[in-house]
Amino acid sequence: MTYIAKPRLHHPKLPQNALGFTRRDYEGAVSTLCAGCGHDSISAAIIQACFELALPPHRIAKLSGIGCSSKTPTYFLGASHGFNSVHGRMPSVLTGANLANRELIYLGVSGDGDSASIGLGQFAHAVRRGVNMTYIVENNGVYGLTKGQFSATSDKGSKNKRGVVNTDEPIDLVGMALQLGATYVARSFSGDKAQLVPLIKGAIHHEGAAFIDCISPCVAFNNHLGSTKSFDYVREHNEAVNRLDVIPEREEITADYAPGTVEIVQQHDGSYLRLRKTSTEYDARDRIAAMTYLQERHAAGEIVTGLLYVHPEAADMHSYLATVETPFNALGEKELSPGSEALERLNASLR
Ligand SMILES: Cc1ncc(C[n+]2csc(CCOP(=O)(O)OP(=O)(O)O)c2C)c(N)n1
Ligand code: SF4
Ligand SMILES: [Mg+2]
Repeated sequence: MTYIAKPRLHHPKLPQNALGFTRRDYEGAVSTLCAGCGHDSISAAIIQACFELALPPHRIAKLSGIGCSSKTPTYFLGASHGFNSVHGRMPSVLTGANLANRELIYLGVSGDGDSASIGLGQFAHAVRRGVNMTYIVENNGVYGLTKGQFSATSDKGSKNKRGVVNTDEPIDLVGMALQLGATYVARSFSGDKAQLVPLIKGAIHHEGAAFIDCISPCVAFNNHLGSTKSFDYVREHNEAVNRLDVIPEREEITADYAPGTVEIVQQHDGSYLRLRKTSTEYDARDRIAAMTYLQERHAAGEIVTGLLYVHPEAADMHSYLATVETPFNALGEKELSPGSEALERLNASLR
């Protein structure tokens, strides 16, 4: 069995959103991933974000490739459109779907193997074309589904479960997304739902190529000492440059803490987390400064999280290509097949 359906029963007093839906209406099948897998937390964050935004589930299209991460769309948004494509091919399928129907909300879910290895070219071209999408990479630094080989995002010098050291340079998908012209770029951590949910909401609201690299520890193959994608490592090296509130309409922004503060949090196990909540010097609208900052902090061993770059006046692929507004499935035969004279005119214009 590849999925288990959830019972539809729920508490009658569950909170409802503006559409009258509860959080349960955005769920999918019961997850079959390993207990504790970071990917399940990302699914929960997607469910929460879509619930809070009161999105009609039938207006969302979720697409993925192959991998544990790419299996996750089965576990959320059970009433939405879904397409589980071939390994590394999600971006081109999403691009095609988006060209055919720009009215849906596109959610691409992928893994570090899916997007940084076999699908690197696909990732690059979807981003540089400005496809209007929320593209989430559930980044665990391994091929989880095929039992824990190093992926292209594994840090040089990090160790696998058997103690073997990775000698290859990592691909930083955030750096690539910035360089390729993504207009909304974020990094987060599956263990930080308070940060991740607003980042997803902001990405969904963003009209253009929105990319979120979400570090998502693989508890089966990459959560040991020596890994730089383990829960402990990411918690210890996480530097959140900002926290995001998403305000769909004209609500007031509320902040948890003053900018520039450092908070020390003691966990149940007695350990401490250092949370530098907001860096006042960081300007998320400066693409070049963001690239420099990320490189510097990476060299210092820190993982920078938050909304790293946003272009407030972003445009998307449809505006570049001046495509027709109406989805293809709503066009009539006359528009779809305008006849030989129209073809002749088009050919003549190209001669
Ligand atoms: C064309 C092709 N090549 C190789 C594979 C084998 N394969 C399946 S999943 C996977 C890697 C998945 O890694 P990632 O995208 O990081 O997902 P994770 O399981 O870590 O979430 C590979 C190599 C495949 N399914 N198809
Ligand atoms: S193998 Fe790793 S990535 Fe796959 S479900 Fe298990 S913990 Fe998650
Ligand atoms: Mg992976």
